[in-house]
Amino acid sequence: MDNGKQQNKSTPQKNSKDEQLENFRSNHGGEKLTTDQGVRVSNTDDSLKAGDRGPTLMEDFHFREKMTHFDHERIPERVVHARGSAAHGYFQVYEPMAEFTKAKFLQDPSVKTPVFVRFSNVVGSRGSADTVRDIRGFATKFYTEDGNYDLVGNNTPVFFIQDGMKFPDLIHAIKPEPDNEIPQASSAHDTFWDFVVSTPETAHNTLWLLSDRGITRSLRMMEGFSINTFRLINEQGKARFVRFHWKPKLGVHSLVWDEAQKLAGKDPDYLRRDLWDAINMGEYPEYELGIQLIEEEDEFSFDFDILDATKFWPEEVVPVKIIGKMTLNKNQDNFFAETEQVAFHPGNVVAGIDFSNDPLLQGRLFSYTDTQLIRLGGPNFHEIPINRPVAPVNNNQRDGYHRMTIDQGKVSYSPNTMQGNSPEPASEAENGYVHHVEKVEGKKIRKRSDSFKDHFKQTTLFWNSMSDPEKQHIIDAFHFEIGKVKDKQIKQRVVDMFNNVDGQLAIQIAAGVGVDAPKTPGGSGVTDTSPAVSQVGTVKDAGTRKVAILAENGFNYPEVTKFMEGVHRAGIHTDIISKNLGMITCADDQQLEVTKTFLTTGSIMYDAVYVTGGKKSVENLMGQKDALHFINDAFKHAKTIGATNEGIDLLASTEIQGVKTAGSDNTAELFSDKGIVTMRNMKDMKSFSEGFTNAVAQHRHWERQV
Ligand code: HDE
Repeated sequence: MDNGKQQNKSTPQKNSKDEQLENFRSNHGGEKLTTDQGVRVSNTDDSLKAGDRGPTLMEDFHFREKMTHFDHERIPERVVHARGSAAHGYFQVYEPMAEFTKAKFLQDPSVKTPVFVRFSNVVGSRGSADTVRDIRGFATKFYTEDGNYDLVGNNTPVFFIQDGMKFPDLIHAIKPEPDNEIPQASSAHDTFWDFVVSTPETAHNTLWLLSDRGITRSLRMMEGFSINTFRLINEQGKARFVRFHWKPKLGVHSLVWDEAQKLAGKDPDYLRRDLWDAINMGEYPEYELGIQLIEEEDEFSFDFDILDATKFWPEEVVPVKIIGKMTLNKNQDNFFAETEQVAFHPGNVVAGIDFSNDPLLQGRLFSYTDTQLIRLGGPNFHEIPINRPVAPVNNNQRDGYHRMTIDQGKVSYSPNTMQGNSPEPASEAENGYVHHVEKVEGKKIRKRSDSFKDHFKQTTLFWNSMSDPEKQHIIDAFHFEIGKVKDKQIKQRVVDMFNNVDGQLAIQIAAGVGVDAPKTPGGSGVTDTSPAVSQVGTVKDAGTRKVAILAENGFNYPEVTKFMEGVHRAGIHTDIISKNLGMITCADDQQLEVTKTFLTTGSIMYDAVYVTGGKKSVENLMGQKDALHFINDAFKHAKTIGATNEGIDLLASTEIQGVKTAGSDNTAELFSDKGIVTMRNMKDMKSFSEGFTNAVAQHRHWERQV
């Protein structure tokens, strides 16, 4: 990838977390090979044998050790969110938040709090493809001076269920079916939809899953939400309910389904690679942290329960206050040591942040440590470098598997006199964590609150807020998912269930899946919208986007170089795509290096395509089915397609036929309509590049329709 824009390649500044990790890093470069005991090894290719054709000997300690370590080098993958990618960075608050919270890392704008963020898919196994339809995890560990704070969220503001008790059922239903372990990383199967239709509270999150949010374009272009309700507590002990948001500076953008499926085959690591490459190129992903606050006295002022995780707090009703920014500026050194071993827990809070009685959150508070105990093999996983706080750790917890600390002395109990009662509890004034005092009373009862019983009103609000293309994508997603369900009764029940959300939605679902439309079109009666949940109004920026330039021998050199100069200025990356790797030569012998071929890439891996002029180049491309397919796919996926001079003729040989590709006089003027940008003139390549860049910034041109 080539980009003329000046890159921010400065080495990330050292912070105390980085210095701490430094003590554990080793690249072993220039060293002699040793055993785990530090004994130098003279041969690591042949086992020790009785005769050169004889059996291997037990006493071959190097063989035994190498093999034993290998046999044990896997740990259980996460039971959910197994597939993930992560990065280091830092967080800075914009202004002191003392009015709302005493959390120290939210006070001083000059303080850079180190963070480690792990993005993940929920359903698939560790090796599953990145671009499948799924909810995405967005987990952030803040290494604050007061200890670790974990904000463990998802990319939708609502969840499938209301009570932690149902989580194992949900996950069993959505994971591959247990008899044949099919399908991998997909909700498009009977058990998931059986659970959905039997559990109406799933309606809302299911609609988000089937929306464009379920197929993100990039982890850099994805929102994050705490979903659960927490509390912020200030120095005076005043508490407010809070929900957290991460808002990506690049806006929220998605793939289209056909593209997502093809990417799963052509580049299963698409999202992971995108994040890794961006950070390596110095294009550091940035996300602003937002908070929604509700005063305790307003707890019951809404037409939904603010503790219900299947509801979002509409931004138009409870505004999001932007309070700081996170920048991801360093890739992990080692996937296993960092990304696989990092252990998040929504129960890791610091003074100033507290829990609410959200029953889903309460369930989570038990599960995460429990899961780490088996995954990371014992109670000392907080000592693994990536999990270590930068704040000092002092307590009487002792021993257990893989204990690293050498605890000195005789005292491991409290109170004690032998060590002056240390380590001793800190007072609130010394920032000892004091749980928010809340009066709780009630009968011991296994029951869901009546205020949690409406499952459709907000689902309708979400549906109403979608633009027409977004609605169409949801209907298409239903047709795909329910089209894969075998049980006809379940299909029918899906239609009946979503008839509670919107009659037209139900009718359209039914039309594609071979079951009856509802007898009476229904709905929940909600007519409002929440524009913030649609992606239509999101940030439009061409920066960091990727453009494929199609060219062959005989291409027009000045044209393509001027194009590249123009788009690189806007922060766009370009690749030259041709039949073969190597150099291609233009009419007057200047050359360009081909970066990818039609075999090694596809337009699914780019945000836009540009066909440069040059008679011979275009004639050559015209004869290549792969080149035409490249453009056809980009067209189908609503991407920007640009062409200059003879390049425009290539468009006429594709499925773009029938769509206008040039101005009426077919002359020099820049033409730009529905994401097709052309110009039959080289004099003003600058204005062509600008027109092209503007079209790329739109992300997709749905008016062309997929
Ligand atoms: Fe999780 N979740 N979860 N979850 N979750 C896990 O913990 C669980 C929920 C989320 O990158 C597990 O360490 C229960 C909501 C993320 O390592 C496990 C319930 C949200 C990650 C677990 C929920 C999440 C996890 C598996 C219902 C969004 C990946 C491995 C009460 C707010 C973190 C692990 C990472 C991981 C339990 C619901 C987000 C099994 C019981 C809601 C991002 O403990």
